[in-house]
Amino acid sequence: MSKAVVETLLSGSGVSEGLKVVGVKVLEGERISDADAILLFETAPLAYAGALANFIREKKHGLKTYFNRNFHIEPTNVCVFSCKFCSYSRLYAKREEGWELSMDQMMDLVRAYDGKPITEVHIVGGVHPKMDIRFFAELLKSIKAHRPELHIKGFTAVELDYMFRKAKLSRKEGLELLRDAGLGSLPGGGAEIFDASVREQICADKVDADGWLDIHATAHRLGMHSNATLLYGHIETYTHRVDHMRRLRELQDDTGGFNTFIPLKFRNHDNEMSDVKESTIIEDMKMYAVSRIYLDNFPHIKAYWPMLGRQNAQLTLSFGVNDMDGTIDDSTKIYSMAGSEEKNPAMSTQELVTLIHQAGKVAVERDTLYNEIQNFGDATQRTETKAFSRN
Ligand code: V47
Ligand code: SF4
Repeated sequence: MSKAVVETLLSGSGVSEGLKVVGVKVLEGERISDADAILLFETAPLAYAGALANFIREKKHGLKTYFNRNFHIEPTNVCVFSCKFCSYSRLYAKREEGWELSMDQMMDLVRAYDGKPITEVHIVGGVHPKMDIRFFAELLKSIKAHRPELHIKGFTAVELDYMFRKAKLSRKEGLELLRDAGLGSLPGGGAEIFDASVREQICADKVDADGWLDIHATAHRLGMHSNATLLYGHIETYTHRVDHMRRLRELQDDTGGFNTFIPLKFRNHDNEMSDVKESTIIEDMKMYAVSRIYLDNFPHIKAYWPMLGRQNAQLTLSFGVNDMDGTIDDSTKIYSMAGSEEKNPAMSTQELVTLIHQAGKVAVERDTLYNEIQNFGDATQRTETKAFSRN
């Protein structure tokens, strides 16, 4: 079906010769070059980029769209770093306005899910100087003692780099310590844009590209999987986006440890980059499509719906995306603070399944490592037929 769409587009006159060459590469399963990716970003009609991305998505996963049942713990929103795009960073000077959860408060959050079919906890937050590696190792051990089967995906490379340096541990030693305490995998945050000149302007003081990549490579070599992100739609160019994805593709060729690539749309509310306009929906869909086409060695492309909004996230499922993250039963605050439509990002499993069905896809619950837990079929098999109309 999607191959026929691509072939029709290739035989038409609305697509340039250069774009047709890229299309043939995609149909033949050949890797596209950096120049091809830039050509797609700069000149491809959205329908063309979408058809190519969808072709790859269906080749890899058919109509399956994955989601998981997870909740977030954000230990603190106080952060020693000063990323200009982040609504957390200003809180370091005004700590009284921020929150710092104690061990007991975090364990209460974990206990609140007792008896519920959650498979993952995602721990991520600001970088607080007093929350060190011993504190987090104790948290991991307590969670595992309470609920051994829960997968803990935790700590961006930014948080880890700070923790390890403070504890005077090598990256390998630090990761081994956390893994032995119960850490299962790393989320993809902190990558932003790898290019040094952009980093200098938007997040000058945190771990650089080489450090981020080295932490993920070290985790992969210790047998842990991780995700990767790219923060787009601010001051970066298409060349910066492709440079970022090239470094990820190269590392993935080497280690194979990445599960998912997650493009993160820059939101401009209440941060030091509020004067930068947000990207259009056309640009958002193109970002998802080109990443699906370029990152041929990444198994999954994820749309993080709390940031995009649920309807836009639903649309990405026709632009290469095959993963919708989780039900996120409690709230994560970093995006609502940054201006996402999702003020209280919680979605029940039924709502998420309906959203996927409405896009014509098959909903599959997965665990963090993409083992299938339950197949909810497509719209013809759904139990609830009422159209989902929130947001
Ligand atoms: O690195 C901060 C981003 C990231 C803003 O791995 C912003 O499964 C947009 O990486 N506009 C952290 N983005 C969150 C993250 C993540 C989220 C969900 C799932 C996974 C995963 C990872 O949030 C930061 C930064 O890039 N961020 N502020 C903002 N104003
Ligand atoms: Fe801190 Fe992360 Fe926000 Fe940067 S993006 S200020 S490291 S919480």
